[in-house]
Amino acid sequence: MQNIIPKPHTVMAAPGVFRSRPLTRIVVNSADPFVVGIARQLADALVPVAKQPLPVSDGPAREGDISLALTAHASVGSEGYLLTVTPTEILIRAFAPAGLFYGTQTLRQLLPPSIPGAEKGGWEVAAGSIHDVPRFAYRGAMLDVARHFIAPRDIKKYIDIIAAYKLNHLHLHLTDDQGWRIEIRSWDKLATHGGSTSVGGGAGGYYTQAEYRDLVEYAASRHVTIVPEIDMPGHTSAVLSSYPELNRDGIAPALYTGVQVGFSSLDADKEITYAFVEDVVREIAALTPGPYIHIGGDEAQATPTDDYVRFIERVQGIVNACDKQMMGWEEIGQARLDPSTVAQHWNGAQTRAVIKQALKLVLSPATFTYLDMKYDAATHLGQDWAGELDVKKAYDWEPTRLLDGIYEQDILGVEAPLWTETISTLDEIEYMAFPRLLGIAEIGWSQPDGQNWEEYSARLAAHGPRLRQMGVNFFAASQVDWK
Ligand code: IFG
Repeated sequence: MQNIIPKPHTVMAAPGVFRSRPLTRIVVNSADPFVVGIARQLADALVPVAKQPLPVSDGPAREGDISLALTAHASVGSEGYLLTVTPTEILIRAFAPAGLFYGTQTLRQLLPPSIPGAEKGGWEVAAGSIHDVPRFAYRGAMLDVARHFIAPRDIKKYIDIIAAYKLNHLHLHLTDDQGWRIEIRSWDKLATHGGSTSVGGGAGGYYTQAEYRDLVEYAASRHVTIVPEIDMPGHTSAVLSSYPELNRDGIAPALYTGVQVGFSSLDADKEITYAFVEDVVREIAALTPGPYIHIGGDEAQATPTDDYVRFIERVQGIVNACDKQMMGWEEIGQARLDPSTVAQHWNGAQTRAVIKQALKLVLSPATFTYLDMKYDAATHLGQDWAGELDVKKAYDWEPTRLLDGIYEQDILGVEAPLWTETISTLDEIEYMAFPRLLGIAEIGWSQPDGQNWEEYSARLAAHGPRLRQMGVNFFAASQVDWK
């Protein structure tokens, strides 16, 4: 029970071992399709160990079964769980389905990633008990699908991996200067024209609303909430190139395929701009069961400050009118914000303004969480404007010591963005994201007391085989003594 990532709240070893039986089943005491789905996912995940999908049954449990039960006290919260292993049973108890899901992710880590041999062999788990609850509610990863389009199947694999490490939000940066990646029926050229290329001028792509719904459902089945971002008023070249009437001079610029930022802006003075925003937000809200719509707001150097403030305040009203909470990069702190609005810290430019408004913060400090930063000078991908980010540095930071004036209760959680100016394949995404994202997942989930790089890197070393078994092209940094 010593190599789990994220580190559980309380682990107690006990004498003895649970040994699987030929008739070991997964017993689940609920007909809730979500809960049965969790049991089925566990059965699938254990095939490399059990050599067969364990049967899922509604019980009653007998000796040698794995049981999932929604019988824990509310004090474990919606994501906490209790996992006990004795020689006769494995029991995961939670108060809500997400807690059961996270208990099964931990159980997977109590078993080897696979057991060699094709025969249906036995497997065993050391006895003990785990009581686990997350520190922060928002534990996220972001994929920039705008600079380079990322296919739905690759997004789904990313979801599988981040969910295995208990991250629960995937922020999709759906639009930027170089690409608009989501079908909007009332403004169809956004995707068909605005999504037709990418950084470097290569092929583009976009998600139809059906494909996007499928992604949202897939994520939900792994207890990952999708946070869609429509970046505005800056980072909007793809929009302006799609509709002349949205441009101040009525002329649509050519599609942009470079990597500059801060030069484009919607026109805050035109009423059609707000009709556009209303239509887009309405269609995105209808595709978003989650509470947040991210409206970007970063690097709006081409928008005069008072235009920017007026724009952000008006867009906030549009988002709230769709019963969604607005999220935005910290520059939105210049505007008067609703208490439900969440600001995302990335470079510190406007954090003071955000703190003054006592908003909840998601922390994505570029120096510790931007996964497009090079590991070191030898990294052939990525950028280094926020400094190099090696595996240790991505782990060795503490959210409450990041910025003075920010305390535990101000922090909704953490998120690790991966910008794709220099990244265009799943292999490259995995190389930059893993293993650094595991350390950030631990910062989001685990208690900070006892945080220690030597102790963590020994646990991380044991995840090399696990990442390999998941087919993850991770960077085997020499800082870690990989197993
Ligand atoms: N900053 C920009 C991103 C991206 C990034 C690359 C934010 C909020 C630099 N904005 O980070 O669009 O270009 O590291």
